[in-house]
Amino acid sequence: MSFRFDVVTLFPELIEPYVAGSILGRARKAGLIEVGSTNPRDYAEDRHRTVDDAPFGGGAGMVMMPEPLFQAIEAVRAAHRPARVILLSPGGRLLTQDLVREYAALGSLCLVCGRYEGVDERIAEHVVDEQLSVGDYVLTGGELGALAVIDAVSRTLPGVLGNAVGAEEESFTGVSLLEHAQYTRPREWRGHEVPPVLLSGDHAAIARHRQEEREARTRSRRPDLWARYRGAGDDEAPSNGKTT
Ligand code: 9D3
Repeated sequence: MSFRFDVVTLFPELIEPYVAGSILGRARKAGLIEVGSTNPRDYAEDRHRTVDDAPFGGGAGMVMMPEPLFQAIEAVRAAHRPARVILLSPGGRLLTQDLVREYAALGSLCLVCGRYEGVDERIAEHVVDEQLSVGDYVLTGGELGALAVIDAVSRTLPGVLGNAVGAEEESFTGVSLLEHAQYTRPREWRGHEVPPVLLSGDHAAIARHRQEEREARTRSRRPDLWARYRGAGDDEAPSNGKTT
C-alpha cells in the first residue's frame, strides 16, 4: 500500500517540481507514495475567485477566507480519506523526527498550506486536526513546510531510500547526536588532509574518533541536544559515562 499525501495550496505548481526532481520522484514511480494537490481557488465562490480578505479588527495584510479552504479540504477528505489533516502554521507545534515517525505510521496525510498573514482561525480550530511548524523562522507560506513533511516522512518508508542501511541507521540514531564528519577523495585537498585515523584501517579507532567528534560537535553547536543526551537515563551517573 502506498502512502498518500494531499497538499491543499494556492500554489500547486510549487509542489510538483520538488517531488519530481528528488528521490520522491523515484518513490512515486515505484508506487511507494502518491502526491496530489488541491487548490482552494478552485472552490472560490465569486467570479474573481477571491480566497483572501482583510482581517476583522484591522491590521496589515490579508487572511485566507474559511469557505474555499474548507471546500478544498472536504474534497480531499471525500476523495482520499486522509488519516490526519495538518495545517502548516508558524504557530503550530514543532516538527521533530519523532513526529515524522508518528506520521509515517498513518498511511496518509492532508497538508494544508496557508499564505498571506494566515488562515481564518475557525479553520485552525474546527476543521484541521492539528497545526505544525517546521522551525522558528518566518516563511512566506506553508508549501516549504508541506514539502519538508513529505520528504521526511517518505524517507522513513521501506524501499524509498535505495540503500536500506541509510534508513535503518537514520531511524536508529535519530537525532540524539549530530553526525560525524565525512570525507572522500582526494586524501589531501588544497592543503587540507583527511584525519589520518580514517585511513588507518583500525576500525575500533575509527569508531572511537567518530563518536568523540559527534559528542564534541553536539556540545558546541547544539547545547539543547547535548543536555538531553547527557541527561538520558540516570541523572547522577549517566549511562553514557559523560561528565561534561
Ligand atoms: C506577523 C506574524 N506572522 C507570524 C509569525 C504572520 C505570518 C507570517 C508568515 C503568518 C504566516 C506566515 C507564513 N508561514 C507559514 O505558513 C508557515 C511556517 C513558517 O512561517 N515558519 C515555520 N513553519 C511554518 S509552517 C507554515
